[in-house]
Amino acid sequence: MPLTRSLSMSSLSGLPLWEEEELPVENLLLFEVAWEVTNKVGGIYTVIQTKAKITVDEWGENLFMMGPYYEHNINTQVEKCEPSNPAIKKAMGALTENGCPVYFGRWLIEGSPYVILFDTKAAAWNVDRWKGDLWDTCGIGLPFHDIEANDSLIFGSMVAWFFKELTDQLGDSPNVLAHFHEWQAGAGLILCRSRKIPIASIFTTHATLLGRYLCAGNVDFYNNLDKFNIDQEAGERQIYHRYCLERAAAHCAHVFTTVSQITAVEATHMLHRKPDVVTPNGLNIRKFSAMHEFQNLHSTNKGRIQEFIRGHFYGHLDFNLQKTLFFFIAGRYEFSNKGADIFLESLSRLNYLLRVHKSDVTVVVFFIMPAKTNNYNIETLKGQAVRKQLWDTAHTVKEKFGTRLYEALLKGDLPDMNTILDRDDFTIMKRAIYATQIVFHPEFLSSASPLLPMDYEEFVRGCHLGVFPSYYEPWGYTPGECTVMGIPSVTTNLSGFGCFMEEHVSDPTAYGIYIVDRRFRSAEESCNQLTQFMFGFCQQSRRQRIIQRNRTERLSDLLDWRYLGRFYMHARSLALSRAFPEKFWMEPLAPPQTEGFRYPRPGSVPPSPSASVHSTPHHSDEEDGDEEELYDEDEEAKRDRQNIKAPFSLGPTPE
Ligand code: U2F
Ligand code: UDP
Ligand code: G6P
Repeated sequence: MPLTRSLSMSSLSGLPLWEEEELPVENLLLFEVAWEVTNKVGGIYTVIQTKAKITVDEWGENLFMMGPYYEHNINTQVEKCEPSNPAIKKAMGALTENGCPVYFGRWLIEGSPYVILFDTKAAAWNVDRWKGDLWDTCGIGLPFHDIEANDSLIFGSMVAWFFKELTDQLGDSPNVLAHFHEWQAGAGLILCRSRKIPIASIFTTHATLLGRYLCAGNVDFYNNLDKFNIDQEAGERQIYHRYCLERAAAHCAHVFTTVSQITAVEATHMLHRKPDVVTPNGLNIRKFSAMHEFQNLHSTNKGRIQEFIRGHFYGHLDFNLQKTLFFFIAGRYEFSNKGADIFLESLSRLNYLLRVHKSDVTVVVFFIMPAKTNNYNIETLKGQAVRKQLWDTAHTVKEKFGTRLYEALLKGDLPDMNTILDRDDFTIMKRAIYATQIVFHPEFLSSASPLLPMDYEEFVRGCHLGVFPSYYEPWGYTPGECTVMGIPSVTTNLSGFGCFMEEHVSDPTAYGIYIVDRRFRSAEESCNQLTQFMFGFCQQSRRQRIIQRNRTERLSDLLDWRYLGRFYMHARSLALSRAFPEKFWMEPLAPPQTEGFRYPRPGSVPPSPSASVHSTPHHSDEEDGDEEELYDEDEEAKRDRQNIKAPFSLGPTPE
């Protein structure tokens, strides 16, 4: 059955699409294998969970997700049921009867995909045997103290065993296609391939282990990609066995993919295989029926954050909440990888700029990062940002104090300590303490939190700007999530998301996507650029912010799985054509091209990108006339949607 792909100019809200000949899904079973299926650790959970809906739409009852069994996750996220497919039921039974329990159910997320969950704890009694098997198969030995690696081996051994049982029953109809994510699922893939189990396989890496470690170690990573002795680096960091699992999985797979172009280059060097397809991360976009609903949500959620701020600064709230902007950073607590270091430095510079320009704007910054909750962390974080500024202020006041003391002494008096500092001095000192307020929330947000009882989504909606100046970020969901909620954000040209936006949007700044150059500039220059972005943002009027949010939200379609899911489809067709060429072959094998497609600059923005932020109509009265402005923006949106059909290339057209 030939799989051909005809490229077409049909479009999704003006975005380029190509028509992939539909796979005969009724003769196929698709398995998506990841440690984060029903189990939230980081961004991979977001990938799997948000993509579920479009995958179920395509595959229906023939899609199964595989992950680890955790009782708590099952109780809160999964509805247990019996598999209706007899082959699946039998394969699960074979494991369970041998003391390795497997559970089945529907994951209660949009699309309700089937999940097969492997109880790695209960099966742990087998670990020594499975370690021996892995060693005999490919010479990778796992140390006993690496619990995560041991768990991934137990998981992988169970998955491979399951596929053996399944394919023994099925023969070659239906064919099995298995998509493994990240090194934690790698063992399953390596074992399947070494045992010649007849499946088509895909391996997606969402980061490379070495990339993450090397970047966290303050290495000039991107300029030295080809120079690292990768075996040695892995060994020195005591991750040699994990790196071997990752590298072996990448090489074993029929199709190897990663989440961005920049990580594709990284993987080529760190894993020595060039990814076949780049599969960017999308989101499941829910469109509101009311056009400006997301603006209203911003407003109501901002109100809740303001309430929190009133409580947090109770007793010393000396700034106007109407003139207060909320910035935040969120993600894993990887201080330099996530760019928290340059963010703090830039905040202190922003603070200085706001003061010298006598700005009446106050910026409150939230750090939403799960971290070990001890005061040392909080104090360090706070301290770094304000210390320098407090030091400067103390010096200024000390000078004044010294002069007045001297003047009093000259007159032969002792100074009156109650009046030696005047009101202005106290104001300077207060502002120094409060101008840039930092709130460190050392946990992910939850509506059950006593401190800030909001879900992450509600919190993001209530903020003004997300700041994610990452140094190492294969994709980076947080700025994408801001975008689809219509909240502007800062990203970098070292993040997959930032590069993707740079490629597909003319003048991203006008759309509220600020891309810091961390690739071709020094840390000092990047800091200055980030400071300027934030300062420029602070200078916008309310109306300009509203218009900018509208533009930001307009980019949602570009991040919708309905568009980006097609790269996954392509990877699946390619894997089938490689694993079972006599049954599935496709032409052309080149991945679908979307190069050349760009969102045009918004209609009301003049040609120079630097002018774009301030180009929106400015009104002196900030509080009035929002609605009128929103309508102007709708007109702009309509025009831009028409312009979007600007010429783009879809790559070679097959005959
Ligand atoms: C990438 O993010 P990941 O979701 O892969 O990042 P993590 O889940 O944090 O995984 C990295 C490793 O760190 C471990 C985790 C993995 O081994 O088990 N870990 C941990 O030990 N403790 C923690 O609290 C959290 C993680 C990538 F970086 C993003 O840019 C992408 O957006 C994302 C999705 O593609 O994948
Ligand atoms: N996130 C969350 N709660 C929070 C903060 C963040 O659920 O309080 C989520 C966020 O929505 C995103 C993920 O954590 O989906 C972080 O993903 P990202 O790709 O930015 O980074 P990763 O951690 O995968 O490197
Ligand atoms: C939304 C609401 C407006 C409100 C505005 C505040 O757009 O629909 O009514 O004035 O948010 O914007 P700001 O950027 O000042 O939080």
